[in-house]
Formats: sequence, structure tokens, C-alpha cells
Amino acid sequence: MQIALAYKGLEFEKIYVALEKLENRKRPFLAINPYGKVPVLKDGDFILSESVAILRYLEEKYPDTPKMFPSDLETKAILNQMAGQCETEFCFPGSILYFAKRFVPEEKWDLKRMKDSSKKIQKHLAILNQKLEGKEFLTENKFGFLEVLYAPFLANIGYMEVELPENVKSWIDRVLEQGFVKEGLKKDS
Ligand SMILES: N[C@@H](CCC(=O)N[C@@H](CS)C(=O)NCC(=O)O)C(=O)O
Repeated sequence: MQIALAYKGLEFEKIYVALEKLENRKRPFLAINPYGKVPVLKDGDFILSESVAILRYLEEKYPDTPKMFPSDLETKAILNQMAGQCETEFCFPGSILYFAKRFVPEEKWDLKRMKDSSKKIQKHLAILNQKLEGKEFLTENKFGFLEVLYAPFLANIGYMEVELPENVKSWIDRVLEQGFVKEGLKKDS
């Protein structure tokens, strides 16, 4: 979400929710998102969670800022397909590894679940590698919505115990070197 805000040049205030202290699983955060997940956007009195919903909202609310979505129907449909695959095949298994390694003592790791997650990500990266053949970015060959969605996880790819296929590796470097990605990923505490 912060990357999208930076990409669109929108001003925002970050409020850090300390996942390592489980602040997201307690009140007052649970009153904001009962599922205990970040990110959450607060725009005036309007509160919204779920990254994809937030990015769509920002795109529609601020039409005069740089666009993240293509306008062509089929290109947008493929983007939606890939956004779903990004969430289920990459972000979700990625968060299993990330949270275990960041916040759970090693003796409590569910090694089978972690290994299965790594395998799932590896398969996803092989498919992504084919899609990236001869391309710099995933949609219309320019930085866009999918890169915004992937970026926070790409920045933590080291936790995922995977080998990076060549096209994926250069795409990750390309995504992470964008100024607004650096800006959006800046730690707030
Ligand atoms: N589908 C949600 C997933 C959000 C999500 O899993 N957030 C993670 C951080 S990346 C989280 O808040 N995890 C805390 C927890 O599960 O306790 C989205 O895209 O916003």
C-alpha cells in the first residue's frame, strides 16, 4: 500500500503496527480490522483493508495520478488472474515462512509446512520466469499494479528458501531499484 501511495505521489502518514508484539491481534487494531491483518488504509473516516481493494480504491479515487492498471479489457483480466495467483501461490506461502522466521522461535517451526510453502513458491517463480521472458515488467512491459503487489514480498525473498530463476532475479532487482518502491518500503520505526 505504501508503495502505491508513493508511486501515485500521494501524501500519507504511516502508523506502525508492531506485528512482533502482536499489536495486530489486540484492540484497538482489531476494531479496525477484525482479521488482524495489515495493511489498512484510513482515508478520512473511510477504513479499508486488503491490499488489492486498497490499490483499486486509490486508482479510482485519484485518476489524475500515475496509473497502476491497464485499460484494455483482456490485459486487465489477465492482471486480475495474476493478482489472484500472486496472493495464493506467492504471498500466502511467503508469509508463512516470513512470520515463522521473524517471529517464532526455531524449535516451534512447522518444518513440513515451511518446506511445502517453499516448494509452492519455487513452482510459482518458474511460471513467472516464463512470463518474464524478454520483458522488463509483467503488464504491458511497464511497472504497474502487479509489481506493487509483489514488491513487499520480493524485498523479503531471502526468507523463502528458493532459487531465483534468471528472469525473475533481474525483475526483482528492477522492481526494488525503483525510487517509489524504496520510499514505500522505508521502515517507519
Ligand atoms: N490478503 C491480505 C493479506 C494481509 C496479510 O497477510 N498481512 C500480513 C502482513 S504481510 C499480516 O498482517 N500478518 C499478521 C498476522 O497474520 O498475524 C492483503 O493482501 O492485504
